[in-house]
Formats: sequence, C-alpha cells, structure tokens
Amino acid sequence: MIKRVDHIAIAVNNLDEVLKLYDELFGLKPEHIKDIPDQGVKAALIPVGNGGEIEFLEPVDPQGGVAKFLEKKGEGIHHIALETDDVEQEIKSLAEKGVQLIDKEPRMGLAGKIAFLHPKSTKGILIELCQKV
Ligand code: CMX
Repeated sequence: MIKRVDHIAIAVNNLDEVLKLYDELFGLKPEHIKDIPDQGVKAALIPVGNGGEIEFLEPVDPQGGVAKFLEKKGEGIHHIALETDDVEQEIKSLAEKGVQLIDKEPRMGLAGKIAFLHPKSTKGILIELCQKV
C-alpha cells in the first residue's frame, strides 16, 4: 500500500547554485549531500516538513540517466518517490498488472529499500517506490 509522497527529485545542472537559491528563497537547507556513483549523480536531500523531502540531482557521469535527462528535457522534475510498507510486494503486484519495472528486485538507495518503475508505464513520470529500513 502506498503511504505518502516521500520525495520529489529535481534534476539540476549545478547543485551548489540550487542549494544557495532554495536557502535564500525558502530558508531550506540540505540534511544530506551524497555521491551516488552507481547512479551517476551527486544528490542533496532537503527536508520540507512532515517527513517529505526535495531531492536535487546533479549528474557526475555524462553518460548517466540524469545527464541524458537534462540534455533532453532541461532542469525539472526527474522522479516522484512514493513510500510503501513493502517494496517487494508492491513491485510483484505491479508486474502482475503489466507495469514495466526498471528494478526487478528492490535495491538499497538513499531513501531505503527502493525500486524504480519505467516512465512508459506511468504516463511519462518516473516513479520510485521506497521502503524505510
Ligand atoms: N522521467 C520521465 N521520462 C524519462 C525520464 C524521467 N526521469 N528519463 C528518461 N525518460 C524517458 C526518455 O525521455 C525516453 O522517452 P522517449 O522514448 O519518449 O524518448 C524514455 O524515458 C527512455 O529513455 P532512454 O534515453 O532510452 O533511457 P535512459 O537510458 O535515459 O533511461 C530510465 C531512462 C528512466 C530507464 C533511467 O534513467 C533509469 O533507469 N532511471 C532509474 C534510476 C535513476 O533515475 N537514478 C537516478 C536517481 C538516483 C536516486 O535518486 O537514488
């Protein structure tokens, strides 16, 4: 069962610039800034109350998915992460409904146990399912 929006991820060209802007505009500051080399990004997570977060993603690998996304679509919303109690069960049931999975098994990510669904199955929106561990 989906519980809530965990985070909204935004692809940006320059993490330092966007963090400065969101601090100036909204007084929001990142809790974590992490390199995720296997995803080709540097990520900053900003808590925005009630457990929700904004994640900014800056590509560090020019061949990676986020770099390609920026090239094609420009800066903007990259994915929406929905929290569930059980990622494994959720993707099993979605696969049975014909949804194309990017991750056929859950894996560990910044938001806990995660799995991505292909945007072609979800009206052009990349969805991440996550489970806190
Ligand atoms: N949102 C919506 N559509 C997207 C997209 C996104 N973020 N990224 C790519 N697409 C679209 C492309 O525009 C393309 O559409 P068309 O066929 O209409 O042109 C289609 O998806 C396939 O694109 P592609 O270039 O063939 O495939 P990519 O190599 O760019 O891979 C995707 C796309 C979604 C499969 C890949 O980015 C992926 O596996 N993402 C999941 C992991 C991820 O996003 N990690 C980064 C974040 C890490 C984190 O936060 O932890």
